Amino acid sequence: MDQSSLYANLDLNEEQLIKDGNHVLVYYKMQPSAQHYANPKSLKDYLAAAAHFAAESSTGTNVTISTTDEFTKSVDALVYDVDPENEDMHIAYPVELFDRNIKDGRAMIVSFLTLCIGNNQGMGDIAHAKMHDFYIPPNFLALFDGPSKGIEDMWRVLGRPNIDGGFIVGTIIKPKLGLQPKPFADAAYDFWLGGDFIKNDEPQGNQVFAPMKRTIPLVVDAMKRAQDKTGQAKLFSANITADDPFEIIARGEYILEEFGEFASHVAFLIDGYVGGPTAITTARRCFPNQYLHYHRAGHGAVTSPSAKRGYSAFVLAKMSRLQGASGIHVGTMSYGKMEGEKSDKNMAYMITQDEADGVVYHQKWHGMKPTTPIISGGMNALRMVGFFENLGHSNLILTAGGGSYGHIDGAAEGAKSLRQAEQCWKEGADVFEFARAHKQFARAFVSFQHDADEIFPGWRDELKDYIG
Ligand code: CAP
Ligand code: MG
Repeated sequence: MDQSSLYANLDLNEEQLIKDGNHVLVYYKMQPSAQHYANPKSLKDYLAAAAHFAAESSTGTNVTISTTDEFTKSVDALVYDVDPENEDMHIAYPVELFDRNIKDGRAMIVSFLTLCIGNNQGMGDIAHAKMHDFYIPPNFLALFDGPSKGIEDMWRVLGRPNIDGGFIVGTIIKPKLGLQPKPFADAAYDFWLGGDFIKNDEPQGNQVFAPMKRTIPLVVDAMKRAQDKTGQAKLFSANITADDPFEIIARGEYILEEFGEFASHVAFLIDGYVGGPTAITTARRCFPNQYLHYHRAGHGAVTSPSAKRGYSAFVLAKMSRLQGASGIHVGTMSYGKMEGEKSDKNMAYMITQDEADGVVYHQKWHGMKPTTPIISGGMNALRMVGFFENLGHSNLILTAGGGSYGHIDGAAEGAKSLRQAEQCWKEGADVFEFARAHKQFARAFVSFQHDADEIFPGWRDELKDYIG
């Protein structure tokens, strides 16, 4: 049944829709199913598929129903622009469609997902559809929590300026799993002698071989000893992810109690993709004084460029700022081990600036706190130089596991090599000249020889007297 007369209006003007501020606008790549539409690239068939998509994403179904009335028509989602050749589809969703809390009337990402990327992901007449950008109008934006803490709160603990406080050198306790409490805490202490920030790896929590209530006290002791030894504050991002919100709360309360006077040195890690919006918002609302670290493990199932359904990593990052993530992993923009492109830097700009251009929409954040880009995934000192050149700044958190614990001289030296990589970029120094004057950075060439050969060919001759 062609519902384009009901759920499409190509006369709608995007500029006017933005000016009026009554709609969430969403841009998808959508391909109609060739089994259902004789000519999916024709405007008629493409619009019919898009209209059905909009119906199922708002007020309709696959047939007309007797209960539709004038008001229900007023909250129909409307297709307002299509380009069948490029499979571009733009839909305007009336803000009234989205669910609100009964507690405080505020908005929720779960409703945005249920409608805009819900049943429409499994429709028989749609081959696939993927969200690549969305626009939130000011009146609706104001209903999202947004971040309560940001990188400036980390810089404050580290004793740095709260503007341009710079590069936070971090790691992830590796191996990913298997360390028992004492070796875990020893690994933390070793890194903290050179680095600033340690996170649990995304699956680390309360495993039977490392009960949280035995591990955390040892981590607190390691932090205190490392702070005393270095004279510098240290940070720990503790994973409190769980299915049960009450477990999340119990973990957070326990950890803060154990860290006591150093509770401000603790961030809370939530695996936000697998944990879902409830896990993120539980942490955001129950622990507003803690930096909320959004790990996105699993996101690749929908965000990977190879995935034609779901939504992009850019959309995930933008949603996380609305939800109140203080920081989110944004990938390594092609410099690390995970999928990514140099152009992914647009994610970092979208979540940190007060307004930025998205894939298709310019978004103003009207003062909503920024979300820190967290860089992770196969990074080491050698890869970081090019990374900074591409991004153009270093106001971010790096968590390099292999890049620290894989350094030939140990984690503290690995941390120092990462900090030196940022210095090398900042000074615009010749890499080999810089390496000759900075031992830990030079030893990163020996530690990561495959990368050194690929990124800095000739390093063996250039540094032969400096890498012993
Ligand atoms: C990195 C990491 C990160 C992923 C996350 C890992 O370890 O801890 O979780 O990189 O990817 O488990 O692989 P290494 P992303 O530093 O040792 O590679 O940040 O893209 O979500
Ligand atoms: Mg990890």
